[in-house]
Amino acid sequence: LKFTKLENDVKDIGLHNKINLNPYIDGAHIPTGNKDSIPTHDPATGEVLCEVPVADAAVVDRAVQSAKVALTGIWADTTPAQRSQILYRIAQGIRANAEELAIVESQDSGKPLREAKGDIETSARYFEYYAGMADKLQGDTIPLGKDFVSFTQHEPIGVTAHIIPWNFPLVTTTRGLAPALAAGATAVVKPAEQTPLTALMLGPILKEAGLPDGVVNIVCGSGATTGAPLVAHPDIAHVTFTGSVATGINVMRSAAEHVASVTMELGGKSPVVVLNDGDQDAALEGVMKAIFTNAGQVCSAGSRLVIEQGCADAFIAKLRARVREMTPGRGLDDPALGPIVSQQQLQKIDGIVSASIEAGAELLEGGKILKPDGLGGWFYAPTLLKSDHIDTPAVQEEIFGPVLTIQIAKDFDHACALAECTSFGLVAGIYTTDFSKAMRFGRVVSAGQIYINQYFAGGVETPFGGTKNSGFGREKGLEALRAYFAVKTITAKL
Ligand code: TXE
Repeated sequence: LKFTKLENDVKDIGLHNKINLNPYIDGAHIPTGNKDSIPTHDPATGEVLCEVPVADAAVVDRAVQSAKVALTGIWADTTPAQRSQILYRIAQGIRANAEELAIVESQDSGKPLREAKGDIETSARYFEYYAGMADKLQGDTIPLGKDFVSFTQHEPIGVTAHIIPWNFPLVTTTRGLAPALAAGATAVVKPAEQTPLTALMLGPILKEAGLPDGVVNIVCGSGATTGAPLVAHPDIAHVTFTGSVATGINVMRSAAEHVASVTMELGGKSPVVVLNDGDQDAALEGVMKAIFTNAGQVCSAGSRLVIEQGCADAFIAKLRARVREMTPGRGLDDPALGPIVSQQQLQKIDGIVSASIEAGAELLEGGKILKPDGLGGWFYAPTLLKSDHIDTPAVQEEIFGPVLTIQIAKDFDHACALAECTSFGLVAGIYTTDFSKAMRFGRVVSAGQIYINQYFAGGVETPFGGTKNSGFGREKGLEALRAYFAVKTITAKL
């Protein structure tokens, strides 16, 4: 796929579509009025795909104002049933453009094409799922005795800001937008500077689906130029953030200044526990998928294998063989392992792996930067580290790369203790045929998600979020809607 320059920051992506790279505000792509831009790269080759104009604080303000007008205007004038119809049409629009979206997502983020296709389908599913909820957000009547009438109603929270990471660009965008719109809120989206293209492609799809102008606005730029003024804007009522712990803390501080609520989906260091009695073949597939999906650049990646010692040797031998078979390649060629999103992220991965080896971790496979033939981009070898110490960087720090840290557990109780040994609490997985152990694991390990006998179990329907440093608030499922409405109680003395 070749990106060719047309005029006014519009790129021809060589299929049926063109991408207008300007911010999408009030139903149209508008020039930013400044000369600043940020390049987005093909991570497989390192080449610049295009330069995306930066929305500065003035442009961000325009986007927020547009969402504010739509909130109490045209979006408030639509009935919940009409909103439901619009959300269904957005789902259809995403599916109708699935091929282009998947190709652009794969090229912009580096992820294998099959995964990008899955992401686009998930994005459509979000709109479909929440379309069904738009007309079901009803309140309660509260009994206060014969002299009172009291009831609650769900009102849209207001203008919402969505700060998007680069690992699941369209999925994270739609995961927040669909429930926000179902609840009657309006939105300003700030895609990650590394991967803004599919979010920009969403603008015209929303328009064609009949979403009124101003309900969703999309502004691109870095955290400093665009994300920070958006979060700090006094008219933002809620911030949905997915990203690093450090940035999340900054975002919370800024939102607190004007008492905006926040949903924080931060990182993870999630364990996959494999017990002696577990189905070893299923566990092997599960562990491979848990760590090598999107080259490990997944918040819920199973980045620690906690394995009971009785099955450890045989399992690790099979795992090593599987890892050696993996070939890296360009996302569009659908390789076993795609590239890392940026040079900076590649260096971060290599730095934590080196620090872990220095701290005593044993390198079993990989552990180096790769340069596949003909590709000048950013690749990291699929890596297995074994660590007997819980304070090793590779046990404690989110690497966000294709690096699995192996910890051996003496028995079930030790496995539970190792599962809990980090400051994160996003996911904990377990492979066992012992129902009681599975259930006890689910009880004692603190994590937002427990996956039993299938890693990444669940879908758009299952609530998702963190405990501890992995954040708070829930995305997906019915729970996600709570962030986007406020409960108003109306009570009358008769
Ligand atoms: O994240 P940031 P980065 C983790 C992962 C990765 C690390 C760093 O470990 O290696 O974070 O990645 C925007 N106000 N995750 O630097 O900074 C930024 O522009 C408002 C885990 O990319 O958190 C981008 O859109 N916004 C994760 C988004 O925040 C700001 C997914 C995320 O960037 C901002 C990604 C500011 N002050 C990385 N500063 C997950 N939980 O899935 C930055 N941003």
